Amino acid sequence: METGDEHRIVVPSSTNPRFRKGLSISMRARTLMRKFVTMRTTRTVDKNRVTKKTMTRLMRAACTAVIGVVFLTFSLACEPAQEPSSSESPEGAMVYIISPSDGAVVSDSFVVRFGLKGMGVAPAGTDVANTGHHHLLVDIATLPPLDQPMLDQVLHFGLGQTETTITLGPGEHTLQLILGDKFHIPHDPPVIGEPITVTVQ
Ligand SMILES: [Cu+2]
Repeated sequence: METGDEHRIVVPSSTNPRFRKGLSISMRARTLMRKFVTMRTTRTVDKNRVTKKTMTRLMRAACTAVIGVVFLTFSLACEPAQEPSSSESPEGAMVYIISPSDGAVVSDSFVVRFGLKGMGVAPAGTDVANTGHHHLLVDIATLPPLDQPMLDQVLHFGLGQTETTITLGPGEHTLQLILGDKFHIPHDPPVIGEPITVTVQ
């Protein structure tokens, strides 16, 4: 898979318990600060005692505020990343192997050309509707999971390539294309080409 093209969106959630705890601590700190200000303006007796008390309360408020901020920051930083999901594909979109043709006899190293109709080719990570990049399945009978990023069981062409040269051993091989979106996930509905068979001489 291409590196550096994971897109994760961090969304703070008010249902996150750490976030709520941090918020509650911050609210408490605000209340303490308010009490402190009120006390300073109304208390006149025993100046020394008041100063000591106010200092203690101020320290408590400051500590609580710091803890609150730490909790808030931690909860936001640890919020689980939103799982990427499939991009939609338009009706009629199709991917296919232009060459070699089905049943062709080829040399051990040959060029495979990719065709795409109804959509555009874009590098992995490109957030543009109705685009994707090619993935080639070589001798893979079972399609990869269609609701998650394709891994290294397929060949990724994440730069937007539309052809490649592959080298295979003698005998019969199957080739099949599948389009993947910006996250390397097959589209919804998936755009999958018909498999072809070639014989390497
Ligand atoms: Cu890919």
